[in-house]
Amino acid sequence: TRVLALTGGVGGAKLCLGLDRLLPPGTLQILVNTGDDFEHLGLHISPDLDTLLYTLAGRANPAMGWGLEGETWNAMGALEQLGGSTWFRLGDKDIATHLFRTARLAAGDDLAAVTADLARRMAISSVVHPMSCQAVRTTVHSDEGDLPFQHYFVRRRCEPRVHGFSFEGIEDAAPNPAVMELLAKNHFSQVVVCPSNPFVSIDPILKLRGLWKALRDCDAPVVMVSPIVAGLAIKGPAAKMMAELRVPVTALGVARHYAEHYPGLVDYFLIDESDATLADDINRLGLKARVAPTIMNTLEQKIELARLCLALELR
Ligand code: FO1
Ligand code: CA
Repeated sequence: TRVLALTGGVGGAKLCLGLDRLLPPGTLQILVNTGDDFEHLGLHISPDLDTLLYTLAGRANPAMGWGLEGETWNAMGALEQLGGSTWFRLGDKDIATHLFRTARLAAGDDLAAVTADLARRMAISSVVHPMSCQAVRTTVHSDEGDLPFQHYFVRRRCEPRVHGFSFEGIEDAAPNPAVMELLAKNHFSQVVVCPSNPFVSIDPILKLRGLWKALRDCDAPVVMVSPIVAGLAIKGPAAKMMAELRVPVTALGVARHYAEHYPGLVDYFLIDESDATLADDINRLGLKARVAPTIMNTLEQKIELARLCLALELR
């Protein structure tokens, strides 16, 4: 098995952890959204890459859903005393990651090389790829105007009503060349789209030039896990965004989004047991609906869902 997973933040990282622990070392490659990235306090922050790296390294902070476990906040406290900007909280240990990344980028290394080194230093055996080495920056169009993603998400706590998204730089950004080459060579036996936010985690990846068609046209089946379960997002603003975009807040609404924008891409659409009644409507969209327990609280549940994603083609 050679698996490519697409992921954004926390929900996606959970399934990636299951895949990482299930598969032999080196057989999982992960393509990660970088539309959430931004420059802050002079540092290059890549929240989704960091969430994934920390999760796979077993060092993620489970309570916060971002950052490192056992974190301290001395730098933020000192910065606050200086009257510096502290709305985006960088933990003392987390800052080391951003310093490392920022310095290496300034020295001329690209984001893929820096990410590979971070993964190696954290003893991660899966291959972690940024979706692009060029800047793609998600802008949220809202009733408070156009907001850079982290301003919408962290500073404004996802409160503004959204009416669309754009991804600055996406036309000029090259999709990760290593992944494009592997897709062209039909390297992967399976593609898994993790349960991440369709609009701000997966869309930016799929909208990179040539990427979604390369995924559609490779021989590997594409399995997607619904990020919406029983009308709710497990984590994050996906459900709120769907409601504001007037998309039905269901797994069917998610399936329709992908069927409309990326026809022929998704082969299997895995929904939770609680949404079993949506299966027929999803099948009518041309996606093969499959039903399973998709809630991932324990490591065992993450590994079990990973196993199921890889077994779908056999059933
Ligand atoms: N999320 C927050 O809600 N508040 C924060 O202060 C915050 C800081 C932060 C620092 C580094 C990092 O990599 C992520 C951080 N996040 C924070 C998480 C975050 O940016 C979002 O969860 C993602 O962008 C959404 O996927
Ligand atoms: Ca295909």
